[in-house]
Amino acid sequence: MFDIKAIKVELAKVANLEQLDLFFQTYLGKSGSITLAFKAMGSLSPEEKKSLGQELTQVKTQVTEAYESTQRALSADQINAQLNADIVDSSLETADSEQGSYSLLANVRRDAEEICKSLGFIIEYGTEVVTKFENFESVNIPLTHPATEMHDTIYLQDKDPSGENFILRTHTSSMQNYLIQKHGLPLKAVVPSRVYRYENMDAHHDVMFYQLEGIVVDKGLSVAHFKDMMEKLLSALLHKKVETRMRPGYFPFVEPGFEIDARYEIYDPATGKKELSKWIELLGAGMVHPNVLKVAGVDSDERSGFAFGIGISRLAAIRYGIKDIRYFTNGDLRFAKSFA
Ligand code: FA5
Repeated sequence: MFDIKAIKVELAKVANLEQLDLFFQTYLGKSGSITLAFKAMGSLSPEEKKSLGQELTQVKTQVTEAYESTQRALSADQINAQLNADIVDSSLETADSEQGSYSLLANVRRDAEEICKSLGFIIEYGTEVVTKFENFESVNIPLTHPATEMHDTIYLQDKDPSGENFILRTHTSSMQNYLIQKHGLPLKAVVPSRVYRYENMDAHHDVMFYQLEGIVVDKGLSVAHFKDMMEKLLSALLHKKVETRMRPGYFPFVEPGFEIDARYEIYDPATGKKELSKWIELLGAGMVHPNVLKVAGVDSDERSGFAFGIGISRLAAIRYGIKDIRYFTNGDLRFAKSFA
């Protein structure tokens, strides 16, 4: 019937996995001769079935075992051949490659994150693509409000479920509601992230820039808490003792709103004297507007909070004495290397 010896001789001649597959198809596959022999037993008498069935089972077991052991050996051979071909010659000289470093802006942002963490803030980044609702309406800016034009918005083609085009967030304040809803109260969080505005670039304005948004919501927070915290935070961020002053400022998502200016001691090498710098406008801020708390489901009679938004490039420019913020992102290696 089946000559096991001859089958094994045939198997011994198999030299690779492709030939082994052919062997499998010939004997053990769906239309293989051993499989077909089993199928052909249907027409036999019960006695014949029993004796032939036992014989065939023995044949199948032996052929399968021989096939499997050949398969193991050939697979190992193939893996070893691949490993030998892949050998890396570690004695070869490598091409010269320069060590990279973080950009100045990334360093200032990472430093700001560490400082905020040490002051107990949660860090969140959020998404750069947001709905118009998140960017404007959730922070008390109706879509018809001129403030939507204050931020020259970059629109995307894709639409959100309400049929409005998605946009690139124009400020990190778009995260205020998300943060309250995600983390609950009391909340103390910062968002050190990228924002986009379609505006003319100059020494103080870029199209993509980083803001550091902060929001604190709890019971009984007042402007006095806010001013104290801002002075501590700004001194830490600028690595010098900072004095602040608050002027009225308008942002629809805060009431009252403030522009915060800072000044600090500088050393004048010409006179050898220390003197106070001019007041520098650093950030927008204010007490979180009751409407913003309402959208987040917070009772504004029970809770209050403050929020602020600082331009990180402005921080970096002050810290390192850089006159034009476009240096941070224009890829000029001479600039990058001088701070590496
Ligand atoms: C805002 O974006 C408010 N969301 C800030 C805020 C947060 C107010 C929370 C109240 C409460 P403003 O548009 O002024 O405000 O931007 C804040 C800071 O981002 C500015 O002070 C400036 O440092 C920086 N900034 C604004 N536009 C640019 C730009 N085009 N390039 C670089 N930095 C910019």
